[in-house]
Amino acid sequence: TQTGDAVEPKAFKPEFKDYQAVYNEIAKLLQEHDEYDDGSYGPVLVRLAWHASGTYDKETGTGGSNGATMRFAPESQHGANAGLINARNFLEPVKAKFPWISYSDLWILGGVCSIQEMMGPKIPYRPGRLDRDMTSCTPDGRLPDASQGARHVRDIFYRMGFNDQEIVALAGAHALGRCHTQNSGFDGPWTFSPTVLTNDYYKLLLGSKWQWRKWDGPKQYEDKETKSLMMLPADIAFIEDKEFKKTVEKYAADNDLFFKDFSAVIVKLFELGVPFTDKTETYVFKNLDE
Ligand code: ZEM
Repeated sequence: TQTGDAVEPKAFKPEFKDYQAVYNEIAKLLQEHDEYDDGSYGPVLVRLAWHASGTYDKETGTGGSNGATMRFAPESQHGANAGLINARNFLEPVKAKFPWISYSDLWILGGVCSIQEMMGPKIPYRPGRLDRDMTSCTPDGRLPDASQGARHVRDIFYRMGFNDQEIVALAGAHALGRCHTQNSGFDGPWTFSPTVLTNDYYKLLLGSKWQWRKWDGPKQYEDKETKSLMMLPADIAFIEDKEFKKTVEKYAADNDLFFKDFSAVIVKLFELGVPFTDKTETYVFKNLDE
C-alpha cells in the first residue's frame, strides 16, 4: 500500500464453511441434549422456525422469518408461541459462539439442521435475514388455530401464498414432536417416532380410526386402537376435506414424494418475505454423520 492509505478492517464475510460450522454446532448440541421431551430438541426447533416464518402476509409483506421479532413482547407472549422459549434458549449458546449470524438466520438454520438430523430430506438454505426490532412484531392471530377446520386452515395458509398441495405437504411436519398441555392445552404425539421425519402422519391419518378423546382438555382426537396418539381438529380436516385428502393419500403411499415436496415447500416457508440479493448463494449442509 502507498504511504498514507488507511487500512480498513475487513468486515467478516461468512461463507459456506462458516454456516456449516454453525450447523455442526447445533447438531452436536441436539445429540448432547437428549434429556428433552422424547429425546430431542429437534421438533421444538422446527416449530420455532415455522412460527417465525408463518406470520407472513403476502398482501402487506409483513411478518416472516426476516426479523426474528418473536424475541420481543408482544409476539413472544402470543398464545401460539407458548413453549418456544425452550427453542430460543437452546440456540443462545450457538449465537454466543457465532455472534456474526443474525437470530433470524440462526432460527431457520436450527429448523434446517433439525429436519436433516431427524433423518429428513436435505433442506437447501440461503442466508441473508436481518434482525428487526419490536416495532416489526406481527399482530396476534396470524398462526393457525388447532381447534378449527379446513376453511380456517386455507385462510391462514393462502394468506402466506400456499396452495392446497403445499399445505398438506407442510402438515407432514406433525410426524415430529408432540402437544404439551402447558403450551397449547392439547396432549400427545401424532406418531410413534416423534424424533424421526417420516410420512407416518399421513399413514396414520388414513389408517387409524380417530375418535374424540374423553377428557376435560380441549377437543382432540385419539386413535381408537392404542389411545396413545392424537390428532387436532385441524389435522382431521385433511381427511374430511376431499381436495386435501387426495394429497394425503399421495404422501401416505410415497415417502420419497413426500420428502421431495416437503423440502421444496419448507424452503418456500422459510424464505417468505426475505430480501435475498442476486449474489445470495444456496447451501446444502452435510449431516453430522456424513
Ligand atoms: Zn404444528 N402444532 N400446527 N406445525 N407443530 C403443534 C406442534 C408442532 C398446528 C398446531 O396448532 C400445533 C404446522 C402446522 C400446524 C410443528 C410443526 C408444524 C402444536 C402443539 C399445535 C397445537 C404445541 C405444544 O403444545 O407444544 C396447526 C393448527 C397447524 C396447521 C394446520 C406446520 C406447517 C409445521 C412445520 C412445517 C412441530 C414440529 C410441532 C411439535 C413441537 C414440539 O415441541 O414437539
